[in-house]
Amino acid sequence: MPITRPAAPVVLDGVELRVLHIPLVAPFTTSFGTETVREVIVVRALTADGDGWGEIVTQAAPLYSSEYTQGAWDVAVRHLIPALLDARTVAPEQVAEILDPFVGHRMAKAGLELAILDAALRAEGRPLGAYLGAVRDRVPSGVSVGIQRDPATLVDVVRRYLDEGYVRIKIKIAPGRDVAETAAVRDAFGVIPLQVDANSAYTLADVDTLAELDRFDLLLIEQPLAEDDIVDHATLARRLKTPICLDESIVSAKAAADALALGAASVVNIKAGRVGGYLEAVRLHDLCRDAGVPVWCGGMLETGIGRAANAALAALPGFTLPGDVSASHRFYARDIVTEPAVLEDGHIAVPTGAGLGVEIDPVALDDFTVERIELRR
Ligand code: SMG
Ligand code: MG
Repeated sequence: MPITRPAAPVVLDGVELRVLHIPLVAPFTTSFGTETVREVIVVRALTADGDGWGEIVTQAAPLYSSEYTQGAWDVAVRHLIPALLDARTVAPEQVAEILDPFVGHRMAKAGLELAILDAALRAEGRPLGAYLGAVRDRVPSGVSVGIQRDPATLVDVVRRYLDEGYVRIKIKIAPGRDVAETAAVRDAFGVIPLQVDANSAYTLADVDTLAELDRFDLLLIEQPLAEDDIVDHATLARRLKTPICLDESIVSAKAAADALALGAASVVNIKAGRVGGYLEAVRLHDLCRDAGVPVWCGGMLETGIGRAANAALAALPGFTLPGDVSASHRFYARDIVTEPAVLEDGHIAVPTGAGLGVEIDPVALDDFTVERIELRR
C-alpha cells in the first residue's frame, strides 16, 4: 500500500555530511573488485525538532553504478542540500520532488531523504516500519558471499554462514568463477535456498555458460548482463530456466515496470539507494506486488543506519523472498550504532523505536570519520 499517513514537515536548519571508512571483517570480492574498507557517507539532518540520520550507499569508485562517494558528496553539497535548505520546511514526502530537477544521483538523494524522514518520524515518535507499512516484526535473513580463492574455500565460508542460521545463501559469480563454484555449494549442502549474483559481468555471448547454471535449481540469477541491457535480459530470460532478477537495472519503479513489461525479469531486487529513496522503494514494492512479482531487499553493506531501514522495508508484505539483510558483524567488527543488527533464529528484528529505531554511537562515528562538512541555512 502507498504511505497512508504522511509525516509532519520538519524545519531544516542544516545538514552534516561525513565520509566514513569502516574496516570490513574480511575482504568482499565481486565481479568488479575487492573491498576491504567500506567507504560510505553518513547524513545528519539538523532540524528544529532534533536530528535525523541517513546513509548514502555509494562506493569509493563507480564500479557497481555510476555513482561514487566524491561525486555524491559534490552534488549533495553544491546542489541537493542547498535546494532542501532553501525549501526550509520540508515534509519527507516532498524531498524527492524538491530534488527531482537534478538528474540522477539517486543514492545521494536517498540518503538525504532518509535523514529527513528519520528526523520527522523521531519527532512524532513513529517507527519507520509502521510508516512504510511493515507487516512483520522480523525478517528472514540471507547472506551475500563474495568470490573466494577457490570452490573449497567458498564451501567453508558458506558452511559458517549456514551454521550461524542464515536462511538463504547468495554467491557472487563472474566469468570463469561460476559453474564450478555453484556446483561445489550445491554438492556440499544439497537443497538449501541458493542464488547467484553476477553484477553485470556477462553478455549474451555467455548464454551457454549461464544455461549450465539451470541444473542447480537456483532461486534466481541476479543481474547477469549490463545495467542498460534490458532487451538482452529479455532474450536471455527466454533461454534460461533459472528466473532472472534485476538489481542494477532497476533504477526506479518506472524502470521496473518497463523491464517487467519486456519480460526482462521475473523477480526484483529492491534497494532504496539505487532507486532514490525508501519512498520510491515502497512504490516499486507496490507495483511488483500488484503485478504478482516477488521482490526482496538488497544490501549495500549498510552501516547500522541503512541496515535498520532495510529491515523495516523488508517487512512489507510483498517481500516474499529473503533479502540481503544480514547481521552487522557479517561485515563489521564495530558498527556506528549502539545496538547493531544481530541474527536470531535466521531473522533480523525490525526496530521498534521512533524513526530508524537505532541510536548512533558518537565515538564510533567520530573514529571512522575521514571528512566532514556542515551546511547551514
Ligand atoms: O549488504 O549484504 C550486503 C551486500 C549485498 O551483495 C550485495 N550487494 O549487487 O547485490 C549486489 C551487491 C552490491 C554491493 S557493492 C557495494
Ligand atoms: Mg546485486
